[in-house]
Amino acid sequence: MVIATVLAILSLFSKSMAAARERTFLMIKPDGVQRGLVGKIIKRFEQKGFKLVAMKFMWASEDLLKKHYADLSARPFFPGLVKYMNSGPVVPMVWEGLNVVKTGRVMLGATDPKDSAPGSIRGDLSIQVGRNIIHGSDSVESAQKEIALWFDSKEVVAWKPDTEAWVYED
Ligand code: DAT
Ligand code: MG
Repeated sequence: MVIATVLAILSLFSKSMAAARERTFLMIKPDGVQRGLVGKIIKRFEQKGFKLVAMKFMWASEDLLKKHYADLSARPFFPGLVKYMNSGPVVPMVWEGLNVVKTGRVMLGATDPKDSAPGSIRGDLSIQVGRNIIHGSDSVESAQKEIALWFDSKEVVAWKPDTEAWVYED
């Protein structure tokens, strides 16, 4: 009985900790960098309680951007999208936390800033879809693909913030 209870508690613990290790790929786009919004955007995710596990500053190649947006290659805006994303440096990042993919998308706001809710990053800081300042993965599966595309596994750092016990119940 005691053992069963301990095992049940342990399994709950491992489930919640596994969920808290969900990762998403976020990237501040060239307009976000040019407009000096890098700190402001990162601050929102830090303050929420999500954990930064990888970040770099780079000028992405056309080839990498075409791979990143491969699903949209048939869309009429694709050439303009790649040109815009290649027009200056970007800040690719990996963030970790409970439901971070879905919550991250909510924090970004709708794709087109005219529909993004006030309070969201795009809703507060951008106006047009072609200058919507930040990318965020739309599913756990695409997050995994995007993280592997932009980061070497050694660049993603496993660490435990001292504040974790104050952000999560268990
Ligand atoms: P999201 O970035 O919200 O995941 P998406 O994956 O559909 O949106 O599109 C990727 C990017 O392509 C988006 O952030 C901005 C650009 N884009 C999407 N639809 C567009 C459109 N109709 N016209 C111009 N750019 C567009
Ligand atoms: Mg997308």
